[in-house]
Amino acid sequence: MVNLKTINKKYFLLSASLITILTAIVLQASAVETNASNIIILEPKEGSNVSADNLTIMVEVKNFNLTGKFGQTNVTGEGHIHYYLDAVVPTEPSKPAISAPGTYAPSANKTYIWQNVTEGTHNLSVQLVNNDHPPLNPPVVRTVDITSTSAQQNVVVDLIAMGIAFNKKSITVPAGSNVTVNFDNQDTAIPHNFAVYDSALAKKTIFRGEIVSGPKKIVYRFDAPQEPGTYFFRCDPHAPIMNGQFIVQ
Ligand SMILES: [Cu+2]
Repeated sequence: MVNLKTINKKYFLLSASLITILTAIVLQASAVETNASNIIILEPKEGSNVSADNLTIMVEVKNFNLTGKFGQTNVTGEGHIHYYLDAVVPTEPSKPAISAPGTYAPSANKTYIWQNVTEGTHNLSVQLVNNDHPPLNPPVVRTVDITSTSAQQNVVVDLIAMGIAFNKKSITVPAGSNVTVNFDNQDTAIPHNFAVYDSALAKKTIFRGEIVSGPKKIVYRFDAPQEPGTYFFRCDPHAPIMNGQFIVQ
């Protein structure tokens, strides 16, 4: 019995030693991993919808000093970020990691804003590069695919028709905005509406609201033209006296 206990103890000690060694190896491996230069895209998230007017990309950088020494001598462990929009990210060693003009931007900041990005799907990439712009070895690149949608503004217009007149001679809205017209026809038994045309000649209809007899309230909704300019609004049944400027800016 005593002998068996001794053997068990020996095996226990051997197992304990093995576990210690294995743990040390694992710790060493993870230490190597955490020492590597890395970049992570914080925003936008993969597959997300973002506003075309404000396409901000935010990153986190690990084990790498961001410097503004663009084009200067290569120093291991320091450099900057190349931001890419819809570019095949260049990763060839020793060559500046640049893509077509307008599709990349060098920066030492962890935030970059792409402006005037069209609606639709895009990919945003980032790469850590040396001071003189070539990729690290091995290259450190991250990419997210996103969908960009225009940030449509909402505008509300309160419009009253009373005494066969509008309470407004001019209405101004942002280009492409979603317009809500709270229309209040206060003229008993008189039909009015709100309609927008390209000009007083009314050759092209932008929006034509339903004609309603007062007293009645109705809500009209439509999209303002994308093209800024001075358009024309009117009440169709009383066009010569009920009209005004519809200004898109
Ligand atoms: Cu009218």
